[in-house]
This record gives sequence, C-alpha cells and structure tokens, in this order.
Amino acid sequence: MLIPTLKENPADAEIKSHQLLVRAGYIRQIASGVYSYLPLGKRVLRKVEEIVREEMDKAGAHELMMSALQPAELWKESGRWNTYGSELMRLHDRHEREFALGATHEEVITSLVRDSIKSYKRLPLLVYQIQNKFRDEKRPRFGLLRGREFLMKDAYSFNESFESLDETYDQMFTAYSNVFSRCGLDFRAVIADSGQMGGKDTHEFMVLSEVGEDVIAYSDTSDYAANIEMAPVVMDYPSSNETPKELSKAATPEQKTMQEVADYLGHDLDKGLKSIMFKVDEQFVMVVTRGDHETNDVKLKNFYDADIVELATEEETRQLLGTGFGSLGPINVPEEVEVVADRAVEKLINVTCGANEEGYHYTNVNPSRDFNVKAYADLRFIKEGDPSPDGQGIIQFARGIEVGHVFKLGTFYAENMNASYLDAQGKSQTMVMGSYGIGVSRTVAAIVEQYHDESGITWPSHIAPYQVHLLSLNPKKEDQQRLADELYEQLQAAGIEVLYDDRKERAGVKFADSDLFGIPLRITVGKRASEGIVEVKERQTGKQDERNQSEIVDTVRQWFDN
Ligand code: 9G3
Repeated sequence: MLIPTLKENPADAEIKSHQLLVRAGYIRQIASGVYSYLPLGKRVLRKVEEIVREEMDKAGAHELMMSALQPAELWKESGRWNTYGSELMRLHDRHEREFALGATHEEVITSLVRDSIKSYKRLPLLVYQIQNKFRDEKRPRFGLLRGREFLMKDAYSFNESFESLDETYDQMFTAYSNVFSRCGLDFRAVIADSGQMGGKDTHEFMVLSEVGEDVIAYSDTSDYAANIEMAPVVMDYPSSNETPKELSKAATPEQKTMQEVADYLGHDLDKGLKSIMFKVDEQFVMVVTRGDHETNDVKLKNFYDADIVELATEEETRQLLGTGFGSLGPINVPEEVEVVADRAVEKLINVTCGANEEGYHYTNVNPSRDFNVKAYADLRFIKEGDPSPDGQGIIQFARGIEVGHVFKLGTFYAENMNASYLDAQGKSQTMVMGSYGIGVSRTVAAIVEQYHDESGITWPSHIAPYQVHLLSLNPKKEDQQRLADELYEQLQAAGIEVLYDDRKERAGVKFADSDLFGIPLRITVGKRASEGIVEVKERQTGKQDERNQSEIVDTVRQWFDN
C-alpha cells in the first residue's frame, strides 16, 4: 500500500497540519500549492465529501458536475474576465480560443440555468458540485490551507426574489453548521465582507486556529462575530473639553515614526494624526486616522465602491506632497489629493500631524478648523476593547481558518448574463442568486489543526481513513500471524474498515506510524496471541485494554456506536 511516512518534517512545512499530512503519507506536493492525495488522504477527503453531500442533499440541493474548462466568453459576458488578474488561470485550446480553469462557477451555472429555466414554477433551484478549483495564489503556503488547486463544494441558488433567497440562505446556513459540527470542528459563523461580488449579506464559517489567516472580531458576551475586514466601529467619540490652541509648527528633525514624533513632542499616539496615501482606482486619496488606529483598506474600498485600492508609492507621494511618508498631513494638500478621515478624528482637539515638509510637524491641529475632508467615515479596523457593534460586550480577537463562505449574490450575474424568468403574471423578472462554498480539502487540514498531538494526527472517529488499525508485532511467529489474519477477516466481515500492518518491520516502526496515521482504534496482536488475547488502544485518549479475540467485533462496534 502506498503510505510513504517520513520521520522528519518537510522543510517548507511550517504548520502542524502541513507537517503531519505529509509525514503520515496522506499527501504529496508536486508543485507549489499543488498536491496529490495518497490512499489515506483520499479516504479522508471522501469522508468529508460524504458529510457535505448528505447535508446538501438534506437541504434540497441537487448534485451536478460542471466543467473545469470555462470559455472566456462567459467571463466576458459577466464582466469578470478583466477584473481578475493573474490569479485566474487562463489557457488557449488548439484553435487559439481562450479558456479559464475554473476558479469558481457563477458564470457557468448562470449560463446553464438561463438556457433551461424560464418559469417561476421552476424556482427556487439549488444545485451543487464538488470539484477541484484553480486559483493562481501569489503565495501558496500551509499545505492544503492555501493551495492553487483545491477541492471545493460550490452551490448556487436561483430564486424569484430576495425573500426567497433569504430562505435558501438560511437553509444553507443550517446545512453548513451541520457539516462543520459533524466534522468535529470548533467553528464560528462570522459576518463577512461581500467584496467585489456585489451582493448583500455574506457569512464566513471560521475554524478557530492560531494559524488561521483571518482575524475574527467577536463579542465577549454576545454571539456577535465578524471578519475584522468589515467589522463596523460603532461608538460615540467623547468631545474633548480642551480649548483649541493656535496652530503652530515644530521641527522634528530625526523623528520618523508616529511613536518617535509623539515621544519627541511629548504626547500619546492618540493625540497624533496618521495620514496614509492610497490610490483608489485612479484617484489619490489621503486617509487620516487617529495615531493609534489603523486604516481598513476593505472599508476604504467599499466606501468608494472601488475595484482596486492600493498604497501609493513613496515617489508618487513625494511628487504630490513634496515629502516622504514620515511627515504627511492633511493641511494644504493639492486638489488632486482627496482627503477622507475616520470618524475618530472629527472631534479631536490640539493634535499633531505631518506638515508635508521633511522634518516638520504641525501641533495644536484642530481638524474642523485646520483642514477639510471629503468625508468622515468608518474607515479604521476595529480594535480589541472597542465596544461590540451589537452594543453588547467588548470586542476580542481570534484567528480563524475560513472553511465556508455563503453569499447573497443578488442579481449581478443574472443581469449581466440575462438569466430571467416569467412570473405568475407572465412578466419577465431577473433571477436572484446565492452562492455557497465549502473548502473540502481545506477542511481536512483545518481538522488536523484541531486534532493532533505530539505523536501525530488524532482524527475524529468518522473522519479517519479507517476505523481500526490492526498491527501484528511479529509476523514470523506462527500464532501471532494466524490470529492477526483471522481478526482481519472477522473485522472486515463485520463491515469494519481496518488497515492491517503485517509488514516485516520492528514494533517501534509500526507504533510510530500508527500514532502518525491517527486511526481511532489500534488492535495489537503480540505476545499473548497464544491465549487469544490482544491489546486495544484508543488513539485520542491513549486508553488501552486487553480483549479476547471473541470480544473484538463487539468492542469495536460499541466503541463507534457511542
Ligand atoms: C476568480 C478568482 C478567484 C476568486 C474568484 C474568481 C473568490 C471569486 C469569490 C467566490 C464567491 C463564491 C462560489 C463558491 C463560494 C464562493 N476568489 N471569488 O469569485 F476568478 Cl481567480 O468564489 N463562489
């Protein structure tokens, strides 16, 4: 059987799930972010797929399989051919026609449905597939957590109205909660940012983990949880009772960072203004925040409803404002620079900011008096300790791995691709869509992140590749070999999934591999084989016991039943 285990962690594996899945012979990388699933890995993948299938079918979705090869025309119709850069893997066929490898399937499913559904009687429609997706990530890493070819379940709903979409969305929400609970995961559904998808509500299902790339802002007393990218800051900033002083200028010759300037001028960070230059689509924008806050680029993008938001370069900044990043400020900026500020700035009194002159800062700056802004808006990242947006409790942070994402897409694709239906009055209406994704291969890795110990993986019982790992310690001994062979037959005859290690290897090698694999129950045939006695050990707890051969099938059945 192909299970190439390794004693050492692969050099490029930084996190436990990546290390253990490779060392235990579950996966092998063939290119950056591209993996093959070996027999143990494929069996686990199938177990997670089956849980997803059962919950999707229970929710009334029907499985289909779309093509991974997608004609560019569809992406030109939706207008997305050019909004995705090099992340969308593109190729030409033998006739030089343009194709994309499927990164997602909104365009394909919409083109399928618009040609086959014409009447409101056929809605709502809910279909899904489980298929490899291709996204040319700039920095693939962490094994299956961020790959360039990965297994996704993607579902799409077509509804008559937003009310109907709400119902489908809630059904999917429940199905997702069931999937991740059955996978044994500690997860949270968090309010997310719908990004360039347009659409309204969207939730991400996050598995709590220190290696998660996403940060979740959650309330310490209510069930409020949101991706930090979009978590709104809902708080009243107290008006300062200071009297505004005369604006003045101070030399800050060596001071570059916010902290150095604050220390030099003798105030805290929150009495300084931080000005960051962005390019929002083609417009230069200076975002001003309080010195102890961070600009949230996703909020900025949504504020401008922009396609691209990126930091301006130092030379662009120098050309515009005559100085580098160390002394930027909103006072007297040229008109091609638009100034927006976070709401926390509006009522500040007597603060400092860069003078747009190398080595100088203004002091006693009073925003409402000394500079004007296009708008004050919620443009900063929420912070730990801020009040929870739902008004209950205080915000804490946690890191999460996004394993699912449900979207209310609205009519974006149906409008762009003419997916319409005739309503009960015979009037043509635009379909309303939802899309619902689960990262199946990413879920496998997330499970390992939550289920492992220092010796290897400790799978939840019904995710493991096999239920029982049967070891014969000394196959040369006739009585051991015979008992182990008999047990193998008995367990299989009882319908129990058993992996049998009958290799001519030292016991230590077999035990080390067994700990790596993480199969829930291990049955070891050793010295007491002559008495028909074997050892049974639970992988997760380490609890072990001796059993007579005649009790084994019942012991295993009972163990998996409760
Ligand atoms: C692309 C590329 C990357 C992408 C997309 C398109 C993310 C893209 C958002 C979604 C929305 C939902 C159905 C399943 C659930 C998620 N990354 N998204 O559209 F061309 Cl290269 O995929 N799609």
